[in-house]
Amino acid sequence: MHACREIAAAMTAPGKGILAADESVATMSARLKKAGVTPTADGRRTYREILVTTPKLADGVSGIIFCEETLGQVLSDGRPFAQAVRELGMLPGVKVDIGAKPCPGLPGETVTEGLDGLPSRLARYVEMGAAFAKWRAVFTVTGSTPSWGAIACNANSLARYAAACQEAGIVPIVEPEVLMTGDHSLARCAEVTADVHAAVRQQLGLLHVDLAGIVLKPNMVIEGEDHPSPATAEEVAKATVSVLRAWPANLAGVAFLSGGQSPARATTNLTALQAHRTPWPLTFSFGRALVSPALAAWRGDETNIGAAHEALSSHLSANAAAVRLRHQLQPA
Ligand code: 5MM
Repeated sequence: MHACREIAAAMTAPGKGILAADESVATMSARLKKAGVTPTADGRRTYREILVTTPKLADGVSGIIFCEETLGQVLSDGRPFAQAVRELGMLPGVKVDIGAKPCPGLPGETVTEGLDGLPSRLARYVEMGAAFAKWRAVFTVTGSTPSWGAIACNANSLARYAAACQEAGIVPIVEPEVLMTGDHSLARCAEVTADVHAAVRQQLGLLHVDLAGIVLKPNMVIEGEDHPSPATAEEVAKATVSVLRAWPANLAGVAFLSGGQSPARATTNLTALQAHRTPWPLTFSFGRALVSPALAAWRGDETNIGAAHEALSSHLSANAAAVRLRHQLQPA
């Protein structure tokens, strides 16, 4: 248990965030195809190698989340990804859920699956070098969803996953994501996010999950992507922190997902969040907001690798600068 606390503290270390490079095979293949890259296992491997070998990545990244496929792959120099990431000064992690599947009894809603056989998979991932894991539950906002049933099922699964991780000595990233899909207001996102977090907290408590040994990966509280008027960064930050305040002070840290925000907006919102005094660090665990510009720069062309590194570095520096701001605004 102590080990989990130390790893979680390292994952949320001052001035650093977590890189989410854990797209499933299907999602990654679709994104590669869109960028003009043939979506083979080696194409996905090459793309992840480009991300991992970005110069000075560890200056702003504490850990990298991979999917199971990448964890089992090697860099061109033959080193397994987990080993290379550790040697570069970061922690490797792995997404262990198998995705959001239709939830029986709740038409149109999903429950994230992957609990079957999880303890033995976790033992294998630890052997492969993983220091942390990730599980993502997703909630769609409509007039009638998420239902209490979907909230309860997903909260229970997140807690069972988190408890299994801590028993295996691996830190769980707990990711309840209220999606930006739809035209809902920021206030409605706040209400749903608060309900989801309350259920997750309750289930984590029932399964004796040590909050000092988890990293919470929530959405920012923000209006739906089809809402007519975007909230300001200050409005997003204020609403987000007011929902998060229900979490106890011993939570190791909060690392936000970007959720489909543009890279610039995600960074601006992350910056605004740092002005709020909180008992836990507020950092990033962005996927698309960090890696999309790198993929767009690379497009499968070896001569563009430098440009891809440049794209990731510049977005990473902006987000790392945002989280470093916390220490200037709130000296210890
Ligand atoms: C990188 O994307 C992850 C999931 O991919 P799949 O849907 O293919 O499984 C995702 O969990 C990601 O880690 C988070 O949603 C954060 O990514 P964004 O892009 O929202 O910051």
